[in-house]
Amino acid sequence: MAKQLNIGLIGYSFMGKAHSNAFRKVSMFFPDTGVEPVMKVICGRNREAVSRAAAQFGWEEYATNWRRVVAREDIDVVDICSPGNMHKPMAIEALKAGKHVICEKPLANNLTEAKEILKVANRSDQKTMVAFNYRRVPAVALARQLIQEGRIGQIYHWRAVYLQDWIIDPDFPLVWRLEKRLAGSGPLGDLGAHIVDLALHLVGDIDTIVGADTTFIKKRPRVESIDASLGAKGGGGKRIGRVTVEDATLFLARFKNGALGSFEATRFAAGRRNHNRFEINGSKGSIAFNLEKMNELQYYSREDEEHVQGFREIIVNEGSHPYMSAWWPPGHLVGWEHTFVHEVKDFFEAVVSNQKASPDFKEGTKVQAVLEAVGQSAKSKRWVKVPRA
Ligand code: SOE
Repeated sequence: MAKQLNIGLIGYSFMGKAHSNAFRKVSMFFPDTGVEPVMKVICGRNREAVSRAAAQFGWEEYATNWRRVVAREDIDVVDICSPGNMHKPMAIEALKAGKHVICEKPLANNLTEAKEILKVANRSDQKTMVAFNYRRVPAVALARQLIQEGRIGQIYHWRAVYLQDWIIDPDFPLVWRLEKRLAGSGPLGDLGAHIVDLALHLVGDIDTIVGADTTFIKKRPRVESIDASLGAKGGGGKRIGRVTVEDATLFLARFKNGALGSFEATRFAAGRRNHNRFEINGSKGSIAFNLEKMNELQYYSREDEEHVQGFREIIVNEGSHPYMSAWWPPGHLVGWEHTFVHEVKDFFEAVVSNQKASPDFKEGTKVQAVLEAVGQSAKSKRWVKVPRA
């Protein structure tokens, strides 16, 4: 008999919707996790908007006070999809109330906050997970499998970019993601965090970093007339405010295993809407992934006979590929939202088997330590050792 877990979700916009969809779908496609989620309550500050979201996404109830939700006896899992400045108080209260906690990325707005969260998590028996969903793209999971099978050999290079362009218009308003006190950082924490997590997952720990960042548009119209959400076009008023995060960041890394890495995260790459791409080169071969073609993985093996050597394009859609047996017959593709379903499935399995979920808050803090080093290096213009998480 599947165990019922009552879910309380905080946040109802972009990520709140993506996570809601995952809770709705998970049992239909992965009936054997051992968990039957009950979409108990969704929480947000705006009563009208959250009540609409509750009805649309399929939640039993809505609430406007997150502290009450987190304290509710009948809630087993708290899922945090709020802006970064609220992660720390919400995660800590949820852990103290004995809940399992899923938290959107990055875990916190800086390393100090992440460590404070981790300290409380370390005292809890409950499961934690940071929602780095790109690990759960089947092609990325296959990339990890190929590395673990030894097909890439010793890794020499990691090369990753995460490019978007949604704030390239100088009139785009000063949404929360452009304010340090709310978001912690710009594309470094929003996009860079994803590729740092993938690098740690696929290549290994990072030792030292050197980085540079910049803010191209320093002032923007304040948000006056619309909900400050991603994708908002227009909506800026006459009042002008200061952008307090970077617009673009670049960094190099030396991994502890000797690999050399490069990373780039920007919101100013015209034409690149959500271009998350990496390549790994090793002694035996290479792999390359591009989210815009997320069902494909490029693989090159130096062990192929010379006359057939070349990158092959694996359509990651066979039943033997990670996560794929649960979905459609081979060749019937999956999309971005499926990664969140996989995330929830893996989380439930961790709860039922009493194993650590991954990436847990410890791993989330390690990502945060790398982000911290990038920020320090961009300021000091020097190589910086990644602090201990
Ligand atoms: C906005 O830049 C954003 O939604 C990120 O916050 C997500 O993590 C990423 O998956 C897509 O872009």
